[in-house]
This record gives sequence, structure tokens and C-alpha cells, in this order.
Amino acid sequence: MVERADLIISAGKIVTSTGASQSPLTGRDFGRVTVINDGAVAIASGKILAMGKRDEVEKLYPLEQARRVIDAPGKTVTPGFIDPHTHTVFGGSREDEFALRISGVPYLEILQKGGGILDTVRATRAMPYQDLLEKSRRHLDRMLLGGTTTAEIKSGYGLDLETEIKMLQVIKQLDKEHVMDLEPTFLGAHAIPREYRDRPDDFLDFMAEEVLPRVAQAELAKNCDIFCEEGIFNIEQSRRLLQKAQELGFDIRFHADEMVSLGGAQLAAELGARSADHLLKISREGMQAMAEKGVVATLLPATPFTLMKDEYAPAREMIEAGVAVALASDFNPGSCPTHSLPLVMTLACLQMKLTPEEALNGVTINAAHSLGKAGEMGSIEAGKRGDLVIWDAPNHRFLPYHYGTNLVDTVVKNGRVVVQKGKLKEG
Ligand code: IZC
Ligand code: ZN
Repeated sequence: MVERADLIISAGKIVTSTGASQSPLTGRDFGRVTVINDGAVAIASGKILAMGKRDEVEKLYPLEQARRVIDAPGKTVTPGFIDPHTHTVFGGSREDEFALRISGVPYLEILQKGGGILDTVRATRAMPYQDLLEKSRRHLDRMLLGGTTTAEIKSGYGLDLETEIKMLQVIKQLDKEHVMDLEPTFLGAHAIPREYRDRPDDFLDFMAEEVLPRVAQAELAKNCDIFCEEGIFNIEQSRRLLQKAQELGFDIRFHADEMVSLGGAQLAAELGARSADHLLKISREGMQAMAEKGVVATLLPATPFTLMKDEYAPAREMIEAGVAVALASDFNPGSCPTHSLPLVMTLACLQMKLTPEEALNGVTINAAHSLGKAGEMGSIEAGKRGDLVIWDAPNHRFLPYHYGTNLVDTVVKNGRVVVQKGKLKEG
């Protein structure tokens, strides 16, 4: 019996990784994509039934039987983009800090003086639940309009029990209400709040012994993160919190070796973390350790761009060393206020010398691996979720090349058209 498709999309080009759902793409394979000219994708019950040449797909799933057909000649279809590192839930905004940084004040100095993250902590603590929910929903809408169909979101602007839980509840509610899939991460150890300024170890004990178990018990987060950085939390403190999190069943992913080479990459390998993120200052040993243990390096090039750095993560060296590289936005109100993964692709190409194919795999299949979700998303293959983007672009290289303009035409999430002609579809 011929199964009926709910949706058939045909397009000038379909571009996706194939056969990489078991383990992330590394080395030369990281630059490989399958390009199908005059291709089609058939979707039913939210899942991909088939992808291939248009005539072959249409033979299996006749057009006249499909509930809906979208024909996009001259356009390019990719998997829905996946953003595996964001801080999307927060109160307030920090454009004054932006101006300060332009005048030469460093990011960490602003934080040490009680601004930066601590400024957002004040605003997030003060913001009622419903307002925080609506503000975060608007950010998700903007991500979706830019082609992001799944995002990880961290807590970390509460730094107290009540507000950390409030943030995680917002993420949980948005995961239910918003069309995007959301992956919650507990980042209670994001900074040291003023009330613990001279007692960082007491703060860490509080997070590890009181807050973390409550989060686990309420099943409010799947992952645990920490800002492992000079002047924030050191390697010993990070190991202590992350080990405790593992005992409680959390997956580990954390901010590592961003500004100072502390050995965060080695710690990620030692603990068997799913991902270590940023890594501008990763050492050779760190790369080898991560490659051996299969820890994904989630790189965030829009952050050094925003912080006006001359240095980016040594992506080419990591790829040569066999490390799996994924890309993410780091969307947050301070060090990276962009929602745009296409912009991240551009920066990955221009500043870290990724090829456009590597950049595409970085925001799709390897991003899915960074979240442990590659079995269900990250490529256009039968059985995976029907998460696709139709780009107003003649090919995939156009995406990082033609930057600063939103090229999204249509977004399909779980088989449903949710963005049409660049606009959100209501309801
Ligand atoms: O709000 O500045 N780096 N955390 C670690 C951030 C940047 C977010 C922020
Ligand atoms: Zn971050």
C-alpha cells in the first residue's frame, strides 16, 4: 500500500548530511554534504518519509494524494537549524554595557564591578513569571524566523533557588507551548552573586547540595553547565559541581577555556561531557583528550565578534585533531545578542576558516550530536522529525556568503509550516 504524504516539498536543491546519526562528523567527513538537485522531501505525521530526487519521491508518494505540496524551484532546503548553546530567558537588556565595552572596558571587569551577568540577575529576579515567559517567547519567535527549529536554553540569571526554578519553569512551559523544541540546562553556577561575593565555595555548595537536587527531582533540566573561567569558577569547583550533577543523572556541557586556558577541555574529557563550549584557549592536550573521548566542541564565534576579540577558537586545528565541531549562537543579553545561526555560519567561515559545508553541518547534524538528539533531528533522512528550512537561496553556500539579510522563506517544524514567506504563521 502506498502511504499518503501530508506534505511534499520539492526544491531546486536539498542539502543535508546523510548517514551521520550515530556519531558526529569529524575530520574530512565534517566537510561532506549530500546535495540533491531537483529534490523532494515527503513528510507524514510530523516525520520524514523519504528524501531524494523529485521523480523518485513522487513515484513513492504521488503528489495528487498529498495533503499539501510546496514547490520551491530555485530555492534550497536544509534541515532545521539547531542552536545548542543559548541564554534565551532573561530580564532586562545591556545596551549600556555594549557602549561601555566599545569605549574599552573589558567584559570581565564589568562583571567584577557588579554589572554584566549580575545586572541581568537583578532584572531577572525582579521580573514576574508571566512577563519573563512572554519576553522569552518573542526571542524564540525571532530564532524560528531565522531558521532555528531547536534550541538549548540555560538558566543562570537567578543564582538563587527561586529564580533558577522560575527560569527553568519558563523553559519547560515554552517547550510545551512554542513550536520549537527546547533543551533545558541548569547553569546555577554562572557567576557568584553579591550575597556570596566573599564565599564562592559556600555558593557552590549551595548550588550543588540544595539547588541541583531540587532541579533533578522536579525534572526541570536535562543538562548541567558551569562558567569555568578565571575569576568565576576554577577547575576544582567545576569538577565538584559537575560530578555531583552526573550522580544525579544530568548530562554535562559547560563553558570551558574561553578567556584563559584552565584545562576545561581536559576536564570535559575526564568527565565524559557531551560538549565543551567556547574553547578559544584550548590546548593541544585538550584537543587530543576531547577527540579521544568524543566530546563535541561547541564553538560560538559571534561571542568573540561581539567582544571585539582578535582571536577565535582554533577550529581548523581542532578539526585536524579529530574533534567534532558544532556551532551555536550563545544568544544572551551581554556577550552575544544575536539570534541568528546564519550569521554564526558567516563568522565561522570568515574568522575560523570553516568551509560553508562544515558550517552547515555545524548548525545541523553536529549541533544535534552536541545535544544528544541526532537520532531524531539534524538531517533530512527518513524517520527523523520533519524539521526543514526553505531558503531563498540558489545553493547552501549562499547562506554564510550573503550575510546580514534573513534568507528564510519557509520553516517546517514537525511537518507543519510555521513560517511562510518569511513571516510567522499564527496559531
Ligand atoms: O550574560 O554575559 N559568558 N555568560 C558567560 C555569558 C557570557 C552571558 C552573559
Ligand atoms: Zn554561554
